[in-house]
Amino acid sequence: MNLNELNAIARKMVAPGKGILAADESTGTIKKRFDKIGVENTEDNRRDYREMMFRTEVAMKDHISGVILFDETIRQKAKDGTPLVKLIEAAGSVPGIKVDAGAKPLAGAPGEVVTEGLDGLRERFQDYHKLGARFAKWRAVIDISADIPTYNCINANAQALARYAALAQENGIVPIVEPEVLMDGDHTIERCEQVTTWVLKEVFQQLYFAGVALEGIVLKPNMIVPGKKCAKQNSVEDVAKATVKVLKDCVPSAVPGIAFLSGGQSDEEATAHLDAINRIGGLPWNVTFSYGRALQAAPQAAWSGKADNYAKGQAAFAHRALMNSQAALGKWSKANEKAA
Ligand code: 5MM
Repeated sequence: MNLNELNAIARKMVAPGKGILAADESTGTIKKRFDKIGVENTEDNRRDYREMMFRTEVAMKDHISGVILFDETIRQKAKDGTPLVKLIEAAGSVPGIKVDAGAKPLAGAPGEVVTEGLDGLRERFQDYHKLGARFAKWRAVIDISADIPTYNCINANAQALARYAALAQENGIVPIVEPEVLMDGDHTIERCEQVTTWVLKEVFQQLYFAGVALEGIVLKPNMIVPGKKCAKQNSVEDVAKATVKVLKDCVPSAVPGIAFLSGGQSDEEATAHLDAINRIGGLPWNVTFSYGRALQAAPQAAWSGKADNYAKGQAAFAHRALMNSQAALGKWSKANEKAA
């Protein structure tokens, strides 16, 4: 492992004012997104849609530091035969790859899941490195209800994240470590804070045991928010304060950067929260976005699978990338949304 190289890639991924586009939807997940806009889930449509984003020059050059790809996409060519990876590299952005095989039911733990995908991962990393990937992503999923999560679930997921991260670094690839505490339930912001703290403490413990160098990772956590069905929805300031408190409590300053997932927040909520977190300031890490839905919902709706809407789709993507870039610097305001 060359730690200087890993650290340089990680710092590039979280460079000030830039963030990551999570375009790693598996075939089943992109189908759900396409169903909403009436687009058939074919290989060509998936290619056309992603090519549209990767060719949005201003967004890719100025605001998107890296793109997380799915296995199909990292091997795919644009309509003119250029590998999609080359489009990303040409924009100065770093290609990355999702390597987990998804969350599967955890035996003996009703309602809980564990992320799989460790078998053969060393060889897959070697292959992905040849294809141009310089970072990877593995997502663990932790759900909250009255009786869960259990320590068994948190520990199993943290161990898998640590084994994945160690293998990534061994192969010259920066691991994005993504322990996602879901915002699906009716739990309060306090419960999210408690569970996320528990999860992050366990994750950093397991990363330590696995010998993972923190200077060569990027953390992708959830923000501290109440469940979507919770009667009390907190203010942007409450979310920012709680999130900063948990991160300061759990994330060592050796980590170069934190890139949040959006987790089902609306586009503007995800931007407003990131902005408020960065406005608090004085953080030891660069704090930015690694959004899937919050970057892509608008371009998907604007494009709707029609070649005539290509420019509209690109404009919508460029707009969200710019808004989140401002938020990553703590310089966004609602007025900027309207002005655009
Ligand atoms: C882009 O969606 C990724 C998941 O795809 P699969 O569920 O099909 O594997 C997901 O991991 C994503 O990268 C993160 O959850 C962040 O996305 P959001 O939409 O939460 O910002």
